Amino acid sequence: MPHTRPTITHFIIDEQRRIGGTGAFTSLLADVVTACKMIGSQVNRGALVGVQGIADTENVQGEVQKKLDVLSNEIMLRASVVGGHFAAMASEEMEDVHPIPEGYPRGHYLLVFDPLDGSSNIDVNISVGTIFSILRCPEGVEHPTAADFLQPGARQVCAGYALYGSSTMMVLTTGQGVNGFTLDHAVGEFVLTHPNLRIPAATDEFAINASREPLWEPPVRRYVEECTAGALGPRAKKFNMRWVASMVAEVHRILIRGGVFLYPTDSELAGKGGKLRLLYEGNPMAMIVEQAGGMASTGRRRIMEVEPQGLHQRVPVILGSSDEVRRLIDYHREWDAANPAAA
Ligand code: P6P
Repeated sequence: MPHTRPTITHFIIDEQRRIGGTGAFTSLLADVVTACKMIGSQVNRGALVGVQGIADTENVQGEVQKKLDVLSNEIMLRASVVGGHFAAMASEEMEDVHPIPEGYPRGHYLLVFDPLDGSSNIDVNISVGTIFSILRCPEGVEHPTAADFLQPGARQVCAGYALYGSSTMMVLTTGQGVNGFTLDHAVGEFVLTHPNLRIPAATDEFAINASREPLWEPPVRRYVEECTAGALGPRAKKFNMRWVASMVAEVHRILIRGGVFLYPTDSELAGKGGKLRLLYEGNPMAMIVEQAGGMASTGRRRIMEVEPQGLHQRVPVILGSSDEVRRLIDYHREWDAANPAAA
């Protein structure tokens, strides 16, 4: 009975009523949802509208920006300014905080986002997504600076992503579990299709960029070797491997059928803190995964407890099915204890 499914807006209104919110949160999320619909439309039309390929700019990470990276960032900024619910925004595509322009009302929330995660996959038509995290603006701060965004992930009030894949979906948590919504193009609305998503504790599927094997720390190498040893190895079961190079797609697969995703630190990344960014990849995905019963760790500590030192700080990420993340944490602890100088 598709017409009985609540739209994402009605779902958020019900959530708002349940937690006794003021309605500002509902309106703020509606702005983010609209931006994701617009980004999805551009992504889905791709080459037809000439938005594939690279822009002639680099982002703060020194990465060549895709035209859709820049366009998606602009869409999110524009959709989030008018509503007057944010005090400032930050994104992977901008070096510093984006203030609310003069003449627009400022709200009590901070939005930090990756407008198009996995954008290296755009031109080859592999799923990409938008990741967002919402924080409270510190009391009394009129003009937030980067320092006001440097809050541990445990303080997020909302986290979510849009996945532009075989269907366009949004997955959302406000701390009351995780729910998935599918865009009904005929209606132009996201409708609830995956209520109360839960990640199975056990899995036989892991995701890691295996080309980095020579760089891995021993606990990661031990874990992967035991998985690939299969039924005759110490795990006594066969494992499968996936690597999409699009974190949103990997996390979504894990939410639907379990699994563990690893982008750990290694001998090349150690100096940078990792590959993935804490504020707009690690933290929002960690909140979603934990709210769905999974775990999200750097290998040595809970991602959502890391105290951010910078807007674009990187972090090692190991997340997904709790049995596997716990095992990886144990392997890191054992190795650190045996090699105190290296840890
Ligand atoms: P690699 C995309 O660029 C991203 O930030 C994540 O979405 C993805 O999991 C990872 O990097 C892919 O990294 O080294 O495989 O290109």
